[in-house]
Amino acid sequence: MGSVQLVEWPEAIVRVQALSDSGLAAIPAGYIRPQAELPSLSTGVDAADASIPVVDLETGGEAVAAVAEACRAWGFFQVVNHGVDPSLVERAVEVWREFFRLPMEAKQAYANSPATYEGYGSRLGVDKGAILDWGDYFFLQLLPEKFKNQEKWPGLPTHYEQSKATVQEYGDELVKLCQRLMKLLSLSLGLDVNRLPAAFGGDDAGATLRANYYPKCPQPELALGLSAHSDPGGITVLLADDAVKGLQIRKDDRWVTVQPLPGAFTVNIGDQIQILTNAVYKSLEHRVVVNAEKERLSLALFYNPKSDEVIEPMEELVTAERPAMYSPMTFDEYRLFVRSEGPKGKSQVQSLQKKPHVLRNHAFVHDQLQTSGRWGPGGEGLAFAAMINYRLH
Ligand SMILES: O=C(O)CCC(=O)C(=O)O
Repeated sequence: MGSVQLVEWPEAIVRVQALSDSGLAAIPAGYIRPQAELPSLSTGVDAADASIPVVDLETGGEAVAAVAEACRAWGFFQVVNHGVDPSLVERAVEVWREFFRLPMEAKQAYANSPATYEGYGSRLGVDKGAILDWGDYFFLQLLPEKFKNQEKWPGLPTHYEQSKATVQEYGDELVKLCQRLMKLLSLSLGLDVNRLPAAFGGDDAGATLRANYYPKCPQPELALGLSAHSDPGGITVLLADDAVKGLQIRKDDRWVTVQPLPGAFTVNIGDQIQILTNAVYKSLEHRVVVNAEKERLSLALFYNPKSDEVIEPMEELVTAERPAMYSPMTFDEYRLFVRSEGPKGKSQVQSLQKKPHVLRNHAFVHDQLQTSGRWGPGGEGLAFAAMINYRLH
């Protein structure tokens, strides 16, 4: 197997917005979920009932304790008093709304490919024949600077520079919030305040943004806006529309609908924090349901480890009773696997869990590729082959 490169989508891309705007009464077969995945807003427990934790970031030690409790019990919480200017949030949302309102031709100029995912997209994963999500998105790189390419960012025709500047300002503020949350997470684990930021590669940590756009769906009971998944990266800070529900999280095997508090951000921990904390904190599976009457927009900021930083359980959280549960792997390697597969519940992080035969196979693939020198610049071939091996066992 040579180095893996994800270059093309396996099928012609159809924009969900175009399908929705065409006024069709029934959704195409490719979007219909199997019975076991059928969504239902009505059977989801409301967030108010389920009390998704709220953390007030202005409460010092109380916030540390609240984060610890929320991460152990949920892996999800909302933050208030987070310091991000509400008028900036409003402006950022308006830029993305305007982008998705542009004529299709203008949006197509930003069409993405699976090589980096940057730009305007309508599918995640390159599995031919996979069931598709009822949603379009725009994905962009914010950090590290060297990967940022503003040419690939949307510029609105009426205020080109200003719209890009708003996206940048929103990204900067959310990154600052993530840096603050990483320190809080460290303290909540009883570690030095800078322990998790250092494990992420310090100033070289990465950040990306995905603006998710879920058009109206004529048969919302048959489709999902975003398949069940856990986030592959570090932490996610989500701005969800407080007027249109859609996010559901899987708690104790039930789907719970999140009702965002106005002005709050929803924070969740991703697979890299699960690995670093040796599963003291776990990433939670979540998905998005869609709606016949209303479109929905959300902005997800993903804060990730430096791409070539080796991520493995932190030694402070590894004991004789609780040995390291995951093999070391860089975020680049993990991300390539996830980008090939698309959202697949929690199966991806679970596939990293150590089992004696898996480790043997990993070592075997590693040796094979090392001796033949066949892997890509980021070790992609190695990761991909090794991960496929994991999945087969
Ligand atoms: O749209 C949402 O509410 C959730 C989005 C999400 O889970 C994601 O972008 O990974």
